[in-house]
Amino acid sequence: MPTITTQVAIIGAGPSGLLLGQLLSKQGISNIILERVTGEYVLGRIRAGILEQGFVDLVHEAGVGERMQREGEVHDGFEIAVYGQRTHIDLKTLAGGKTVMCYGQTEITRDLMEARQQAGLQTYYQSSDVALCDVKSDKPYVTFQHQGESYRLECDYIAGCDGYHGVSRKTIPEDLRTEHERVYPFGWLGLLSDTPPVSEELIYSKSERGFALASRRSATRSRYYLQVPLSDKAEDWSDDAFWAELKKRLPADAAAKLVTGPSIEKSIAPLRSFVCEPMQYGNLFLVGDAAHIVPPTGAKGLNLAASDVATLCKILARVYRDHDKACIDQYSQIALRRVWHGERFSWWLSNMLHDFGDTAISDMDSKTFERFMNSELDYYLNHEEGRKVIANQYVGLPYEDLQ
Ligand code: RFL
Ligand code: PHB
Repeated sequence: MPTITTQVAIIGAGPSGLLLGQLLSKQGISNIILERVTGEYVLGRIRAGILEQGFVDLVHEAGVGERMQREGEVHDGFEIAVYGQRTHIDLKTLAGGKTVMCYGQTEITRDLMEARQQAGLQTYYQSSDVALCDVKSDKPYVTFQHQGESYRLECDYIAGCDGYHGVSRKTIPEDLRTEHERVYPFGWLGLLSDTPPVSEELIYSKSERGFALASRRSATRSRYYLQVPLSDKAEDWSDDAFWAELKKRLPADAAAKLVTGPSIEKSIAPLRSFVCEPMQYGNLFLVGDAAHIVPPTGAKGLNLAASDVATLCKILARVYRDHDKACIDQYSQIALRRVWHGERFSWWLSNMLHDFGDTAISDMDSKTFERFMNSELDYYLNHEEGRKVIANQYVGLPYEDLQ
């Protein structure tokens, strides 16, 4: 069996794994990525669109920010519409000058993949049977199959960047991890189209027919979402049906500007809040969706992945530079504090903006829950301190330093 050696084995070539790999390499820390599918397949997943400043800064630090800087859109604000009434959340004013960047996950992933290839860093795409071994010991290793051959990858540390369905989290013995989960009784049907977006800023819209989001990728490419029952299938939604429903859920003046056209992509994502604690076990670190999932309502998923990456990079830099191995114990606590803030914000915004139908929430019926949520929205949207709370969390809480 061929044996390969590196300092950090990274499982998964999603944005977490690729960003981590790039940042580690900048610090002279060697790494190899194992990815289950092809690069094209990874790029085919249409996901996040909104990046916090912390994420943007990391991409620049990794030396991969040039196209993002040129093609990404800086958004100073966004809107929340409730039953047709629009409220502008002026991020720049409310969050001390901070803004967000609108640039697709597909694009950032492509930029990171290209930079990795140019730097000659190794990625084994289409790796199967990935197994993490001896992660509690000083000599962890990973075994995998690639193009019909079995490999052994020896390393100092393993970064589990393999998403919610990956193998890394399951490597932590069940009795040593706690998983917190809430599954929402609906999903988001997303549609991508080469049509001019309905608005320059995002509109999160609560309507009597359920939630809708108007997002974008550029002046000529739109991304829209509709809350749908979990029983719906994307293929049962024609483009015409999607546009008709979206029109009914957006505020009337925005709907009047809606330009429709053929979809490029349509898919349904279930909504889930999930956290695995701890995020470290021996020399294994969980990063991004491998450890936590948020409903997309607050645009936090990828951004939480980035703060995990930032924390892990600081730790590994200190391990290799200062030979301070003890600092790895700080990872879980630092990462989880920020993760829980993002989880709470995404859960709260999701509760306020979606229609829960007949699903009872905790100990009350859905109609009572809705009254509470509408009152909460009324308070937060109509008071500056409320809008400030939303704005500060939307742009992202600061990253925490190591002790
Ligand atoms: P990923 O992207 O899931 O990548 C994990 C990679 O690991 C590979 N893998 C394996 N590789 C080797 N061996 C195995 N056994 C493996 N098992 C899996 C997979 O093939 C994959 O390539 O996780 P990562 O890198 O942590 O990135 C997380 C983000 O993708 C995710 O948090 C965001 O997309 C969430 N999200 C959003 N986040 C934001 O910050 N802002 C947004 O605006 C936003 N919008 C969204 C979103 C997610 C959405 N969906 C579909 C869930 C909108 C949507 C609709
Ligand atoms: C997106 O553009 O895909 C997007 C934007 C904001 C969200 C979720 C998704 O909250």
